[in-house]
Amino acid sequence: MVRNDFNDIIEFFAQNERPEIPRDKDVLEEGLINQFKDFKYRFVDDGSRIEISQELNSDLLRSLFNNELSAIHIKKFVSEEVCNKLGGNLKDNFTSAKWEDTDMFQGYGFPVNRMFGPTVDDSINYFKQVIPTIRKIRNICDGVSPVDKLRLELDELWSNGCRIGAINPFNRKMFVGLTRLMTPQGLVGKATRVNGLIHIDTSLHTENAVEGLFSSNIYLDSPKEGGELCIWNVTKSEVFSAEFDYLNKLLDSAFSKKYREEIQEILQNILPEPILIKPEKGDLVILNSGRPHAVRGFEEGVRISMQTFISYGADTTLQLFS
Ligand SMILES: O=C(O)CCC(=O)C(=O)O
Ligand SMILES: [Fe+2]
Repeated sequence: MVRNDFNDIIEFFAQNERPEIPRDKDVLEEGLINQFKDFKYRFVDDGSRIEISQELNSDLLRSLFNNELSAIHIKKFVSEEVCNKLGGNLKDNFTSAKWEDTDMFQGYGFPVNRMFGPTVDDSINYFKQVIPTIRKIRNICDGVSPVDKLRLELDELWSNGCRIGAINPFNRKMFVGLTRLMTPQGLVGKATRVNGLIHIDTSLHTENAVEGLFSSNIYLDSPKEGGELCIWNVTKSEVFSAEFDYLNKLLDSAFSKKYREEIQEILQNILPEPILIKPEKGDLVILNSGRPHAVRGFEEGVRISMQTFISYGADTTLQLFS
């Protein structure tokens, strides 16, 4: 049932303090940059692979979730017709609004970090748009939308099933199918304009992980050249290591307002060679979002992707959210 009042959210925000960004973040980041002078270590590739397939199947999902694969790439998951309908609609309604300090122009839907505020209205507006946006996307497609298809296939392939998640203090259904657009003009930074912004979307991938956060992207449009998704195959051991501690701190500051270029350059230097995925229109890629990854820049064309997280845990239903 869709509740129309938001008293649970209002109450939650009144009772819980929003975490503040530490005031000395600049000093901490300067320290990280200085530390690089003495850092001789280079991380090694852990040997995991990506697999390309013409269809999604349960073996691929199992290998991805148990960390044998760092990503799966399904060719032509969505028809050209649906890509053109949705991508065309987005281009026709292009507003130049971007998410701060990112490469991405806003398309359909609000990202999950909006759910956490900072203001109570951000959170309410996140939940208000959930059902209307999911249905708007479906209507534009005139049938099953790309993220609907993903949910159906995951549910029919995975024995514990798949559903739209409600992983939040309010037990409210979350959004799926965050659609965003990249253009050459919207790329940020200097070196990052070419190499992309290395980041993780959850904690760093650790050996023997029995749960994880995966990110799915369905590409509605893709530039002819560039726009590759790079994945760095590093696995943190369960025991503390100073090197991984350093990597973690750098990744925490991956989108630093003041030192983004410096921190990204260090990351490029200490990580092994990345694996490259070149997605084409209609393709689906699911990656382990605890592995450092970045989207490379491009000089012509647009890149439109529909992103949804997949939360995986042993013996539980897969939960989707954006
Ligand atoms: O657009 C892509 O290929 C990947 C974007 C990304 O960072 C993610 O899905 O977590
Ligand atoms: Fe990501």
